[in-house]
Order: sequence, then C-alpha cells, then structure tokens
Amino acid sequence: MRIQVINPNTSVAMTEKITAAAQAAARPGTQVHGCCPADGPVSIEGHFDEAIATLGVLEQVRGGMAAGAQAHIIACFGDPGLLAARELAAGPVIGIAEAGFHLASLVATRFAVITTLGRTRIIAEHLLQRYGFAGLCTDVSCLEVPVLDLEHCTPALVAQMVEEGRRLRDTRGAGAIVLGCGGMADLRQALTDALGIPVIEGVSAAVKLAESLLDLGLGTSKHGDLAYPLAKPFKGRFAEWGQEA
Ligand code: 5HY
Repeated sequence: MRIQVINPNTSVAMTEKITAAAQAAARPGTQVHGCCPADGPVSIEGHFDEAIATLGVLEQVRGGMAAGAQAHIIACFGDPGLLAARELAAGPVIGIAEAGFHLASLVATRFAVITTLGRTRIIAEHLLQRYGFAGLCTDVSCLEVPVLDLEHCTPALVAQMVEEGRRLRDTRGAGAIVLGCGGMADLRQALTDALGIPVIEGVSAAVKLAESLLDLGLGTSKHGDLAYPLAKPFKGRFAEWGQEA
C-alpha cells in the first residue's frame, strides 16, 4: 500500500523528520511518500497560517491521488484542511491530532497534550471538541517555543518536555501524553522512556490508522458532505480547480 504524508508547512527539515517517523512506523510493504507544499508558511502557528497552508495541503492531496497514494496524512497538529481534503480524496485522510486523540483514548481515561505556542492552544481545544475528546483531555499544555525550534530539538527542550510531562502525569491525572506538533515526531520513544506512561505521537499513530483502514477496505465516504466537490467553474488564479458542471 502507498501512503502520502503531507507536512503542511514548508520546512524541509521538518518534512524529512516527519517522513522518517512515518517510514519507521509503517510495516514492511507500506510505501510512505513524504511531501510538503512548495508555497506557504515555514511553520503554522495560528489561524492565518493554517488558512494559507490549507490550499497547499489540497494541492498535495490532489498530486498524491494522481501518484497512486491510497491514503493521506495531514501532519500538522491543527489538522488543516482535513474535511476539504476528505471531499477530494477517495481514500482515508487522517490528521495527526485526531489520530493522537483516538489512540490516547484507547489507552488512558485521561490524557494531556503538549504543544508549542500558547496562541495555538485554542486550535487544539477546538479539535478536541469537534472530535469528541474534550472530556478526556485534562490539559493542552504549551511550551511557549516556536514550531521551528522543533526542527532540531535541543536537550534542554527535551528536558522541558519531560518535566512538563511529569507534572501532567503527577498533578493533573494524565495517564497518557499526546505530542502536539509534527515536529515532535522523533521524540516519542525518549519521552515514553522518561515518563513511563504512553506517549502518543500523531504521525506514527496516523500511519497505523491508515494501514488499518486500508486493510479493512475503508476509504472516505463519498456520500453527503464528503462527496467529491460539486463541479463548477472557478475564476482567476483558482481556475485550475474548476470542473464543468
Ligand atoms: C505542526 N504547526 O504540527 C503545528 C504545531 C502547532 O507547523 N506543524 C506546524 O503548534 O500548531
């Protein structure tokens, strides 16, 4: 099977990290193709960045479908463009936040999220509400570090995450931790070893969910709101997205 992993930001280093984590999680026989848009923000740290990045995600999904990808992973913790991508795609489309929340809910009664900037906390909280996991999440904890600091994590940053994970485990009742950034894709094992509780990282979680869905012959429902987009002309620089009605 062939799975496309899309880093919605344009950081090449983060794309390489995400791709490596996805390939490490995939089983033999699963081809993983990592990519990122050519255009867009180098990091996604708010609603505006997400809005701009979404078109790049959709372009990558369209390209992945043409290249034979059977499933698509959106490897940014805001799951930007998820539902729009599901309209476009025939196969499963999985965001790393929803993947992380789902798996955490299977191994703990309460989990916490560790993410980057405080201004993006509301994005994770909105997703917890939308996906139905708000009642299980004790905290969305923010490190107050820029996303690009995760391109090459320093020992000090890892230590900060371990300390926060211990606090969430010991004082907030978190039985599991969800890593809230695609740039944390290489930290799962280190944090699991340090914390002694399940640490769920969304890229690897999404790869395994995609494999499972494809094994079961499940793709995105094309009934109702996730049916292919209605055919209509698009004007101007988006004309390429238009279809004859
Ligand atoms: C991500 N931003 O996973 C999110 C993390 C965040 O560029 N990749 C990004 O803090 O929202």
